[in-house]
Amino acid sequence: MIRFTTAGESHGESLVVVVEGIPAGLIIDVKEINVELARRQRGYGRGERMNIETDTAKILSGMRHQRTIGSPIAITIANKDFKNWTDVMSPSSSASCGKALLRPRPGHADLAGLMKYGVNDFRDILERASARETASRVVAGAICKVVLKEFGIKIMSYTLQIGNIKADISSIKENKIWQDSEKSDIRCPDKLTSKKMMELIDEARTKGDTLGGKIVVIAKNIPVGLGSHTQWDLKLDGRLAQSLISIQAFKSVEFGAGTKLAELFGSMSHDEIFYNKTKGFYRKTNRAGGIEGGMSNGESIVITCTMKAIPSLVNSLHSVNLATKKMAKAEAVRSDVCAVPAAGVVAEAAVAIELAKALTEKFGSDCINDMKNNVNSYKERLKAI
Ligand code: EPS
Repeated sequence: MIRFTTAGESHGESLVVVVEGIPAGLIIDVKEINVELARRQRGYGRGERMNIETDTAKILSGMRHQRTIGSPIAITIANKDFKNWTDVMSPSSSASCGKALLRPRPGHADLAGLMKYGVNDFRDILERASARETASRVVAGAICKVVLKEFGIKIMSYTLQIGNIKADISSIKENKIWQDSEKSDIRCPDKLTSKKMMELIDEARTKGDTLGGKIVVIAKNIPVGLGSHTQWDLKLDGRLAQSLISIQAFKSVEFGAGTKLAELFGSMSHDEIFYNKTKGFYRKTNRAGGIEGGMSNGESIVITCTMKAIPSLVNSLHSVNLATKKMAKAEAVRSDVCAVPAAGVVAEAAVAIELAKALTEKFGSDCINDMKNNVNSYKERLKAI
């Protein structure tokens, strides 16, 4: 079974990720992981921290000569910024140093975390709550993308909305959507809207404010039958939703037509089934977003995610000083103005991890060649239906 865990504080020495259950015999070039890390660092609206870091994966275990060997893959990503935080973030020195953070940011983990864990300085909370943790998830996702690529499965994303500016992609061909969003600073394929989105980010920056938005993730070439209808926690949509909604600042996850389905009659809500000899069973619409009854139905999986505006504002919101209990402005902590473009890359990773998990559950995960044989015989069986 594929599973992974992450460790590491935002300004600690290093981020850590351990990924288990990756089949043996898979060739992974560390460059492929680093490409994903670089994609996560990009994007109009990112803050100062991204100028300091060049996130790079260091593989410590689970591979020999670029080949997976079936054992846990441990990877670290060094925090270059740690050199500026060695005293504040020292895990071993007993001397306490640095000013305690006592004015919690509304919308962040600061206050609930401080109360729950009984700490006196919410730096103990924010260091782990920080979206820097998503670099570890991108590493796990990059490894899972390599697994999926062996089976022709591809995952992509683009920025749909920043603040109230929404892209119109209806006239853009599918291939162009991916090419142009990769070229765009804001990861949006609609050029005119991209410009407006960037202007809005500039406006937010000038005001000391932040912005959220929406991203779309699409996974293509998915075999029928990943996930299962037989138990609540096996349903693919439920599992994808958990993986995505746990991304920092994500507030909603919609499959296919999503919340729009509330407005529609049943006759307009579903995807009618067709058949021809070359395609087999297929649909002309994809309102379900590629999942029915908790199982992939062979169509592309399409997910729209909403990210709220980042809760670290330069022009900070009202809060309370925990020492005096008097009203105070929240701590103004260095942050991004808008991380929606980067969030698309993180969402791709979250989707890749769940799809690779579901794929290995169905087809085995010890040896990549056994998996391929299992997929081929499954496809043969489906052809006979
Ligand atoms: C981030 C690293 C963080 C933030 C941001 C994303 O670095 P620092 O706190 O040193 O500036 O820039 O984190 C947040 C938005 C947040 O709310 O924690 C990263 O690597 O993506």
